[in-house]
This record gives sequence, C-alpha cells and structure tokens, in this order.
Amino acid sequence: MSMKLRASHTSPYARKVRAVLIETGLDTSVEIVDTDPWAPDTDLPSDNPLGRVPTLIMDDGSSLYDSRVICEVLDGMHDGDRLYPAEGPDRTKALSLLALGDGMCDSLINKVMDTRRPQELQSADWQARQMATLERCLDHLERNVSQLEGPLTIGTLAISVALGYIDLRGADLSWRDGHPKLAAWQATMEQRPSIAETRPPGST
Ligand SMILES: N[C@@H](CCC(=O)N[C@@H](CS)C(=O)NCC(=O)O)C(=O)O
Repeated sequence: MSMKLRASHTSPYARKVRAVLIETGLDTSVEIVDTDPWAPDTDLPSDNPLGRVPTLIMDDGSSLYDSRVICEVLDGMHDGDRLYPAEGPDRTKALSLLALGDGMCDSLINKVMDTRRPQELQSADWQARQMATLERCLDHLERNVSQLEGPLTIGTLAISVALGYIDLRGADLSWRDGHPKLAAWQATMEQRPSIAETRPPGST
C-alpha cells in the first residue's frame, strides 16, 4: 500500500472518495491519513496548495485533488463496473447528479462556516440563501427520484453522501419529512457498506 488519502472524518467530499474506495475494492490499497484542514499548523498545503481535503498522494509522491478528480482517477484503477459511465447520456446524468450532490454540500458548508463567525459578522440573509438552495435541491430530487434508480454511479453516491451530510450538519431541516421517496431511496443506500462504513461520527 503506498497511496495515501488525506481526509477528515466529517468532510463529505472525503467521504465520497472513501465510498468510492470501498465500492471499487481499492480500500486496501490506500491508507487514510486523518487531516484537519483547519488546524493552524497543518502541513496539508505542502501536498495541496488549496489546503483542502480530500487530497490523494500517489505512489510517486505527487498529489491529486479535488474529490471529483480523485474519484475519476480511482475509477480507472479497478476492473469492476465503472462509477463514471462512458461518454453518452448515462455519463451526463451521473456528472449532473455529482454536481448536484457536491453543490448541496457546498451550500451547507457555506452556511455552517458562517455560523462559526463572531455573531456580528454573520449574515442571516446568506445563511437563509444557502438553506433555500438546499430545500430546492431536496424538492428537485423528490420530484425526480427516478433519476436515482439504476446502476450505482458517482452521481448517486454523491447524492447519498450529501444527504448524509445534511444528517450531520443540517439535522434541524428534518429533510426526510416532506421527501418520502428520497428518504426511502437513501434508506436503501444506507445498506451499502460504502455508505454504512463511512458514516460521519455524530450523524443521526
Ligand atoms: N471541491 C472540493 C471541496 C473540498 C473542500 O472544500 N474541503 C473542505 C473540508 S469539507 C476543506 O478542506 N476546507 C478547508 C478550506 O477550505 O480551507 C472537493 O470536492 O474536494
């Protein structure tokens, strides 16, 4: 084992990569190195100038980021069914779902980071905008839940991870209320080892 994944337990982007490692059977080939990107003395920028997790350190010491690139490169390293479909409508659909899942995480992180600022620097409007985006995405997924059916892709994994991130950081949304089809879909996803074994500590 010589590849290393710099990741934190709570990062949804890192969770997506860890789920891909399990789905592809590559989890035994990559060592997870716990990294807090917010620690003032972190050496993460020496591997990734963005200073973000996940960052994959390859055999030759070179680094890969961000999560979408890491997932696609890992997907080229195994012999099973591809999580990134070949060119065509299936790929377009998978990449769109991937963008939706990642974008939902972006919005929730934007909101959470704002709540961590001193009260006088916080913006209620900004926080409300992020939550409105999230609600809109949840409603969209509920209406289009059939898009999530079919073979597992990087897109459906990303949506499942995003819903898990709402359980961790946006539990007050009670997203399952009002989104019963999406909740049922996620309950099935939660049976998969890649989702069950990567659940962030402290999530519902
Ligand atoms: N688009 C990136 C997002 C990565 C990201 O924002 N990671 C967060 C943790 S959840 C981070 O490391 N933030 C530290 C920072 O922005 O300084 C990806 O998909 O990998």
